[in-house]
This record gives sequence, C-alpha cells and structure tokens, in this order.
Amino acid sequence: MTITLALSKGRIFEETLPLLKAAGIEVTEDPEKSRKLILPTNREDVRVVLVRATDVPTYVQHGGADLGVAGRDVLLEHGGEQLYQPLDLQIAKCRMSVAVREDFDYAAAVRQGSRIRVATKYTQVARQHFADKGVHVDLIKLYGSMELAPLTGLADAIVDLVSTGSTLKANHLVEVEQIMPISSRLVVNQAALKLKRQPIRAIIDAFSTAISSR
Ligand code: PRT
Ligand code: MG
Repeated sequence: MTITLALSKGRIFEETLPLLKAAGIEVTEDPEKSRKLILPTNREDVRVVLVRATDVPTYVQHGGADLGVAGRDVLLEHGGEQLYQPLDLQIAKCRMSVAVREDFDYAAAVRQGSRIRVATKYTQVARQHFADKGVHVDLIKLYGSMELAPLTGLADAIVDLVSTGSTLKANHLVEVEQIMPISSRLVVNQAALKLKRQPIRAIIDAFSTAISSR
C-alpha cells in the first residue's frame, strides 16, 4: 500500500520536511534541482507529489493523493469541507489582511459608506469579511500580484497575505485590517483514511508529536 503526499514547492515543502523527518520519512530528491513531479522517499511505501499550492485540496479530495499540506487561505477558497483536517501544522504562517495605498483614507471610506473596489485572489474570504462589517465592496478577482491593483487604479484596496510586510512597504501600501491568521494544515482523503488507516495514523501522530514538542 503506497501512501502519496501532495506538497507544493517552496515554503510548504521546506517547512514540511522536518515534520516528515520526525515521522521517519526523508525525501531523497531536491525539488529545486529535479524536474520530477513525483519524488521518492527513503520509505518504499511513501512518495511525494509536487502540485501547485491551490491544487493540493483537489488532489487530496479526489484521491490523487492520500494526504497533503495546504494553507488555510487555500482551504477556505477551495471549500475543503470534504477533507479531513486533523492538524494545524503551524507552518508557512502569515495573516490575511486588507491593504490600501498610503494616501487612501480607508477609515473615511468605510465611515462614509462608499463602495470600495477590492482586488483579491481570495474572493470568498473577502466577501464574507466585508459582509460581516457591513462594508459595500466590488470584488475584482485576480490570480497574482495583487499589490499592483491599487497602484494602477484598478482597485482601492486589496485582500492579500502578509508575512514580513516588506512587499506592501516596497509598493507604498499599508495594512489597514487583519482578517485572520493563516497557517498550513494537514488534509487527508476520507477513503484513504479508512483503507490505509494504520500508516496514515502513524504519520498524523508523528506530526502531532513533532508540532507539540517545538
Ligand atoms: O507562488 P505560486 O504562485 O507558485 O503559488 P502560491 O503563492 O500559491 O504558493 P506559495 O508557496 O507562495 O504559498 C503557499 C502558502 O504559503 C500560501 O497558501 C500561504 O498559506 C502560505 N504563505 C505564508 C504565504 C506567505 N506566507 C506569503 N508571504 N503565501 C504567500 N505569501 C506572499 C503574499 O501573497 C505576498 O505577495 O508573500 C508576499 C508577502 O510577503 P511579505 O513577507 O513581503 O509580507
Ligand atoms: Mg507565492
């Protein structure tokens, strides 16, 4: 019985490695050097598949992978209801925030009840956030470089992930509201959990122990 784990390259891959190690799993090829999309591990029964961060829930939901690691941001947009989410891995941490140009008076716009044009990749979270606040928004869906939208006049505000804040700063944007903290979660295919219970449980337990001993 092979266990397939879906990861995205970059921070999620890097930050999942120590947890895998704690579970006795070592990826034996470097994704930054290899062109392979399926990476072997030291364990004959475990392999890693590399997918786009936003595709991780899809792979796991439809059984293309048994388990995976995905950001809370990605899971909220995907609607990860059908996925078993046993663990917050406390990795790839950041926050989802509202940001505007330095010269845009967000508080005044909200107070006056103006319609605010908001560009974001996270339309579900943004719609809910502004609805809860009773702020009228026109959402503009983008797939990347949200920071550019207020600078070009495409939007008044953005909803994006912020970690150090240096991307906002470099583009003369300021964070005006924090919507929620973000970290990555372990997601598991429901059927795989039944069929491959023992090896999957072993991975969940090892991850869990590694997280709480950090
Ligand atoms: O980059 P690519 O288009 O391939 O895909 P992706 O952006 O979906 O993947 P990746 O690896 O960049 O992000 C995977 C997950 O990491 C996200 O789903 C988040 O849960 C988490 N994460 C943690 C972040 C950040 N921190 C982060 N800082 N994802 C993105 N960013 C971006 C942010 O969007 C902004 O452009 O980094 C920029 C801000 O960083 P600071 O440090 O300048 O504030
Ligand atoms: Mg990215």
